[in-house]
Amino acid sequence: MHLILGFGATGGSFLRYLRRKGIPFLIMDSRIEPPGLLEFKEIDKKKLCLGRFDTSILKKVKKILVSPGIEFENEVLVQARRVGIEILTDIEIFLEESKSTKVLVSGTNGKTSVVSMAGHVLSKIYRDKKIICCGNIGRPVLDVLSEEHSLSVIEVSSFHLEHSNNLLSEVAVLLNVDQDHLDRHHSIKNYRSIKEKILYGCNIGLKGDNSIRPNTHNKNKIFNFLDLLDPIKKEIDQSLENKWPYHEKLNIKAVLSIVLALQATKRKERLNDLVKTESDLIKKCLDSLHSFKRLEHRFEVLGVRNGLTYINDSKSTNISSLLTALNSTEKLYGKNKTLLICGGDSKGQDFSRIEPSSLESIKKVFIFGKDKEEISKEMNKKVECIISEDLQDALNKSRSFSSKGDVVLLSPSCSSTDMFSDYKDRGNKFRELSGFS
Ligand code: UMA
Repeated sequence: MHLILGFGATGGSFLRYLRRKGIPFLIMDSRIEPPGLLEFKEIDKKKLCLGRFDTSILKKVKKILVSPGIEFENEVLVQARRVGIEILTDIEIFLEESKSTKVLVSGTNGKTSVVSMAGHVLSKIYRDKKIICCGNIGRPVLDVLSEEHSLSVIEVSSFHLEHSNNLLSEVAVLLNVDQDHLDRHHSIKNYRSIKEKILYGCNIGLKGDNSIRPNTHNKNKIFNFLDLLDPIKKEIDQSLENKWPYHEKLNIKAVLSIVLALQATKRKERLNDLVKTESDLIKKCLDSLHSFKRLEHRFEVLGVRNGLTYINDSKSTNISSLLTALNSTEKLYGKNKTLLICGGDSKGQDFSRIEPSSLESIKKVFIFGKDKEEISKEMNKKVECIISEDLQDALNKSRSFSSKGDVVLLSPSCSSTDMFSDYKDRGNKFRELSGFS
């Protein structure tokens, strides 16, 4: 008997997978009405263990299929490890069973953008291939397993990686690692080593930052993609002009390196050598970006109203994504122009580590949400902060301190769930309240 642990989107995909294979199953979720169940109203009640985690069920279980939202120290998993029951993630099963070429992408920030951009670019340059984007981006990987496609670009989160051990891929990308999800992973050291697991079983690894030093035997197959593209940096920057925010240019470089790495694997050539000989391919990729529609809620410039530019960066749920957004506003609009709206659930992040030099674009900060007092206590030492009741209040206050040419930036650096259903809900409210809906 297989146990499906967690019954949200991934749990539902586990069930469809087991049914296709005719494997008997049990389902466990701490929620009484887990969201995955809505679709499977016909399930025999005897197969369900809801509202609690119950280790006694393990007597009947051969394998556990674990959802990413389940904590690593969950009592059922702890007991399963003790008695030697195999624990698998959907990502591991997909990598093992899918015949497609696999590209894994992770990182604290930018992973969804890179996956969707890579999907767009690859489908433009390989028109005859079916390319699929899946994983944390939204579609659970097992739901695309039975579809015929030749290339899978898979977004993998630290939650997936924490539970996974067997991660074989053609190309794996780790964009960056910075503080996030410390409420679950406890320390940055632990979080970093979880993220670095993505590079263990790859044929070619790409990293966006030299602090990424995985302790693995295939180190000589791991490249810093910025160094890799250095010989053609000028051509790339010229082609991108000033149309893209700074961090999106880094994402584009990650995508170009993915394309080159796939080419190197196919041709069995050295990746470094290819960079100089593939200028036509690079040009095609850069051209294909003209038709790429940037994702919502990620440094999304909504427009200008009464002389103020409004930017929705609601997807910023950690400090490093906030700093990335501030870097972009400084480059695009200059110093002392940004009215920053931030706050929410800080997930245990340490705001004291923000350097004053990273805050030079800011005129004032308006902080709302669950951890507003703590965030303000730290930020106020470096920049003027004003506590706000909610998003509407923060927006009203920001306007009252604004002058023509300023920028109102929502980049919360926190999770949204204390006041909104998710970051999209928060971003949509911001759009509506600033008059752009
Ligand atoms: N939960 C319980 N009890 C349970 C099981 C889950 O309370 O028994 C809670 C979890 O703590 C979590 C929530 O339910 O807060 C959802 O957990 P889940 O494992 O059921 O999640 P799924 O619905 O399967 O969605 C997951 C990803 N969500 C998480 O990892 C929390 C989705 O990423 C992903 O799109 C989907 O699988 C398909 O792969 C979302 C996400 O927020 C976008 N990811 C985090 C992030 O990007 O920061 C990691």
